[in-house]
Amino acid sequence: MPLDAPRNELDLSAWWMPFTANRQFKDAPRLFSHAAGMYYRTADGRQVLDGTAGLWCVNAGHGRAEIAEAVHRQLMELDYAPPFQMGHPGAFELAARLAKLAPAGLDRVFFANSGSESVDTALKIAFAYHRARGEGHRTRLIGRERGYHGVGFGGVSVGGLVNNRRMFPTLPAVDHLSHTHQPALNAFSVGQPEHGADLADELERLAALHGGETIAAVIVEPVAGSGGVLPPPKGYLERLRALCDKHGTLLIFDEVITGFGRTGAPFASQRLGVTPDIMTTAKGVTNGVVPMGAVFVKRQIHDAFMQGPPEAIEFFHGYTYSGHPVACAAGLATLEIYGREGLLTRALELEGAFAEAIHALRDAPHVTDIRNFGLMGAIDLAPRPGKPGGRGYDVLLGALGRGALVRASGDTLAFSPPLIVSQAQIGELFETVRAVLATVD
Ligand code: PXG
Repeated sequence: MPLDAPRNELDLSAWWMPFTANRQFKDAPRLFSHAAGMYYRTADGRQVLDGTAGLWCVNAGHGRAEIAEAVHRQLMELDYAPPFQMGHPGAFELAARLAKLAPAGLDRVFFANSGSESVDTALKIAFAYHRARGEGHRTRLIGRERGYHGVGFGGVSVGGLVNNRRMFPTLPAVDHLSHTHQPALNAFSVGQPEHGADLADELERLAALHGGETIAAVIVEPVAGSGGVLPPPKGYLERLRALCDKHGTLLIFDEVITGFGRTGAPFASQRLGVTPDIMTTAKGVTNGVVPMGAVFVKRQIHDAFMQGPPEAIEFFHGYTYSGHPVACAAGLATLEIYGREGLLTRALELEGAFAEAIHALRDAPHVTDIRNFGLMGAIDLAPRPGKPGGRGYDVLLGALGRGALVRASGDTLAFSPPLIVSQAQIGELFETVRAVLATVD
């Protein structure tokens, strides 16, 4: 079948698509066939402005030749090397480069292949770390409502999105903080909301309930992404950090979305001035073009594993594709581009224009709240009575029809353009959304 096969020659039945209304999609498929820079091209030849960086991952834009060339070179030179008891230079080189970018002290890197694997790796490191220090009684995890930490059993257990949880058993001994969306107090906040730092004090309540000494780790996204772009209330993360310190609990930041420039610094932790003990990343580490996850760990946590006899394996965990040579080559080429083009701080320069453009939709039909941070934004729409999600889906379709890709999660629209976006394209994106909102009932 040629790459450009017309849609009616494609058999759509075999691929069971993830997080997709399969029957609805296959009745009216939406296929991208090409991408370059800020634009996708559909299978029927229309240009679509990428308002979501793929799925929050293509931070340097599409079709970067340097990454493609590095991947090709790597495949011809060393296509695969086992990461257990063997190695290859690329993984060490990438880890060293990442360690230099990382928040202070988080200079040890464990490779995985996705955000979900990074999260489960981080949770396992937390348990094993405490056990190595004789605190194996720390068996409890704390997540947060509306958190998204991928789809592994660990990530679903600490996650806070009911549709991802209700079908599956979850880990025992997991509790959740309240989410931080308080529209009655903070609607239409530009950047971090004023109210809600006190919500971090729930950790104190949970510590009193369960015993602080039983809590292994608290995991949160510094800016919640999939749950609807919820920037942390001013002072919230600082309080969470202080309470984790008080109770000897590790603080894990899930930076799978916020990592690699999304918030205007390499990591949101740096932008927000709060340093976690472990940080999970994926997506932007390779510009989304080869699957990879990277877990950053404080050196002292890593070093706690490096006790015992030197011939003993310190951590019984890892993946066939941990530090895959091709992913490492893509990662190194991606970091080169980020550095040369200043992309890891560019969101800070664009934040004002992005905020202005998204908040200009405040008076558009159905809009109940707007939030933004760096190059992340969300617009809440009032749901149709009895038909939640219908309005969001119609906006997604309407925007696509007008040449813009937005993300609809229920009735929340999310925006996260590649970090190469121009001010004019930001304007175009939100003008398109405004025009679509005017047509949606
Ligand atoms: N943590 C966070 C914070 C994420 O956003 C994951 C973990 C899992 O990553 P993988 O690579 O296993 O998918 C994510 C993923 C959306 C959306 O619509 C977001 C993600 C994935 C799919 C959809 O917001 N983020």
